[in-house]
This record gives sequence, structure tokens and C-alpha cells, in this order.
Amino acid sequence: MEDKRKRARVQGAWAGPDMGSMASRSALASQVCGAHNLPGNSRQTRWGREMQFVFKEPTEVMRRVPEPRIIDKAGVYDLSITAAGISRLSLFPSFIDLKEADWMFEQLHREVPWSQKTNFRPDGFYQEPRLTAWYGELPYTYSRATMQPNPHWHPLLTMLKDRIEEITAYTFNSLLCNLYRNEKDSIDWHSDSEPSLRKSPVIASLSFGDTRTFQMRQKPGPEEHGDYTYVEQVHIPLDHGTLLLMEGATQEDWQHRVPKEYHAREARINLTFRTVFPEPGDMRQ
Ligand SMILES: O=C(O)CCC(=O)C(=O)O
Repeated sequence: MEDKRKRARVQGAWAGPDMGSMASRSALASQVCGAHNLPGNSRQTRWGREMQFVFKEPTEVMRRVPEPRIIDKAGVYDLSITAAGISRLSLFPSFIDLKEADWMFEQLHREVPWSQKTNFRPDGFYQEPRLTAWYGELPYTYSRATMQPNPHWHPLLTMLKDRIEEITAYTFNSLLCNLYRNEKDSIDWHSDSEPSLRKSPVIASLSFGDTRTFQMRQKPGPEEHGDYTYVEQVHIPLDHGTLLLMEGATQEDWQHRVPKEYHAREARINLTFRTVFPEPGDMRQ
């Protein structure tokens, strides 16, 4: 496969002096097409005619992999605008103050019914590298495996849902809880775009415990043929008590993940409040 990064090449040609003097030709070339006459690059032909190498700027410029944009301050951030709409993030650091966040983390760690989900992909079954729990009247299916309905909301989770609904003015009927036990736990690139979430879902994500980086990358346009090398990236350190709201086209136009870390990390809990709609098969579950 051609490496696009190596496309920039030195381009030029050996040119004779037949269009006027060397100096005026070189000056003209520099002005008109960005070409440069480099010193020490002339040579004589067999017939004694002087030739000079005229360097032209490469027509294809080097593509740079963009540096990730870091978002770590409170605010509303419009990441992109496409035909699908605006992809908007809102970050609320210290949404839960530190003291409260400490006891909430302990209680959730102890009392949420954590388990390891088994998913399915074309090459077989695999266990998720983290623990999860589901709350909501409806089942939730992703990666071809279903989490069964669980209407028994923990009172702390109901309280958190109420607080988030109050500040965001959105309502949520479901919650996916993630427990990252240490630096080896992770969630791979994906969008929260399951059919049961419908179009443009709003996701409210509340974090407790150790800080992990929430990474986002924009989905490439059709001309990139699925290559994510040059897409825009965003990194958001999500720490104890921080709320992140994703709205609009964020799930349609961007992916996100929490990668494994090379350095030791303590446990982290992430609560993602969502609104799930019934799907045709749900009554049989
Ligand atoms: O842990 C996080 O911050 C992200 C979780 C997530 O991507 C998900 O539940 O879909």
C-alpha cells in the first residue's frame, strides 16, 4: 500500500538557457511557480550548453497527523458541524465535590452488582476487559450481547440521575455502569449508536475514582476509505466527580474509547446515563 506520508518528493527538471538568461528565468520561476534555483546545481551538456536544475515545490504536501486537542476546562465545546449536525460536548469538572465523590465511589464499588459481560464478534466470543452493570426497564444490546432489564435502581444512582437531569434539563431512563479495575481495563473505539438509542442520543457520563483519558476521534470522510490516520482527535482527562455530556451528532460523527494505560491506575467507575427506546424483540426478553 502506498504510504501517503512519503508522497512529498523533490520535483524539478534540467533546463537549458534558451528562454532568456539563466538569472531572469530563475527569478521568473521563483515568482511564478515557487521554484528555486539552487547554487551548485548547474552542469554542462556534451555540446557545451549550460543546464541548470530548477527545483519546484512539491505539488502534494506532506499530511500531518493532527495533535490531539486537550479538553480539560469547564465549558461547552462544538467539535464539528456536518450534515448530521453539531457534535457538542459539555464538561463539568467537580460536578460532585471531592468529599461526596469519595463516599459515592466506595458505595458504588461495593453495592453495584458488577459482572464481566461476554460479547460476540466475527472471530468468536470475548470477555470485556472491565466490569459492567445495567439499570433500566428495558434490555440493552451492544456487541451482539444483551443486558437484561434491571428496574432495581440503587438509591444513590437515582439521586445522581436526578441531579444530572436538573442541571442538563434532559431526562434519562437507563444507566450503563463501567468499572475499570486497574490500568489493564479499557473500552475500545466505538460510538453509542445502538438502534435502541435512536438518532442523536444524549449521553451523560459521570466519573469517580482514578483519572483515565477519554479519547475521541472523528469518523473519516468517504475519501479516506476507513483510514483514521489523519482524523481530528480529542483527549479529555475524566477525573473524580467530573460530568461529561455528549449531544447532537457526537455519536454519528465521532468515536470514543478509554485505552489501557502503561502506568498503574487505581479503580475507576463510570456511569453513562442514556435514554433507551423499546425495540421490536424486547417484549420476548
Ligand atoms: O468509561 C468511560 O468514560 C466511557 C464509557 C463508554 O464509552 C461507554 O459506556 O460506552
